[in-house]
Amino acid sequence: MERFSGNPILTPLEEHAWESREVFNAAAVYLDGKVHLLYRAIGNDNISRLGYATSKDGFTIDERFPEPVFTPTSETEKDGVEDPRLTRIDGRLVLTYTALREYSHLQVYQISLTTIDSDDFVKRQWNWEIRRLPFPGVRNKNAVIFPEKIGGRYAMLHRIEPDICIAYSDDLIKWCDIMSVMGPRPNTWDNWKIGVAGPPLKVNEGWLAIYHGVNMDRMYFLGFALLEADHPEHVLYRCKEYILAPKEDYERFGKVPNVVFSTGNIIIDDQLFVYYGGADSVLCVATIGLDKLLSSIHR
Ligand code: BMA
Repeated sequence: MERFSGNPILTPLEEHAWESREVFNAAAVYLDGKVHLLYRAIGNDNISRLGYATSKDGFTIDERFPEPVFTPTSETEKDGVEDPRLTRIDGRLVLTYTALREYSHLQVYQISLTTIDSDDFVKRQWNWEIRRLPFPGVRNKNAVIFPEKIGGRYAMLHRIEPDICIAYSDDLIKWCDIMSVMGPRPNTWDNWKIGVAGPPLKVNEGWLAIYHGVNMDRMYFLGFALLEADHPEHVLYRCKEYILAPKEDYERFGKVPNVVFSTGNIIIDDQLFVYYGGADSVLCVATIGLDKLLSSIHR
């Protein structure tokens, strides 16, 4: 992938207490002629909230909200709302994120899900619907909803360590048919645990899913897989080499060193834009032509 020369595109703002320390992992959705980003922000109190920014060309931030647009509201997420992913489906946006609750030094986290009307979102009326836990009490993260129903049902990729798993639902409330889709591979860059990035993208060959892989040295990389269109639990292809590795200073040094971690990807004019956090400290973007990425499958 090609990094944007102006990376990082978003950095913390000391004057905003809620985003003074780190701004990184962002959900991305293309609506109304621009990219809308919901990003994870950590402030003076060490709690994650979500900030909002927009970009017309996908690279330059044109607008950034002075206040967070999504904050913890209940006990289960009182220590943070993290790693947002946004999917547009049926005129709504579905937000999946990690809800964090800390008991002394024990981190209890799980997936949480809410929705918002697309028009409200575009008008910046933050009318988030009720927040639900798809798997109450299950230690789970990295959830994302597919942008279309599959076999008449909503589908979700999520991560029960160390695998990327799938689940299906009729109503976005009760989830079933949970199974593993793919797991770590020995002796390579994704040999410890893996998790999906942004929503899978529909391409001719099936679903293109960008994912992160972690190795035993705790380095985070990005790769991709192709999943079968009607049965995304079947993996058609999985890249051998990563497509992005921590290399630049803004990826190697920060709150958590050697991390490229993505929760948002979109396509503009056949270019794949991957938004990713660098070292859990700043937000970056990298691109690649879709044809170029998919041609590696046929090699
Ligand atoms: C995950 C999440 C992400 C973070 C990543 C790398 O578990 O906490 O927010 O980017 O680890 O530290």
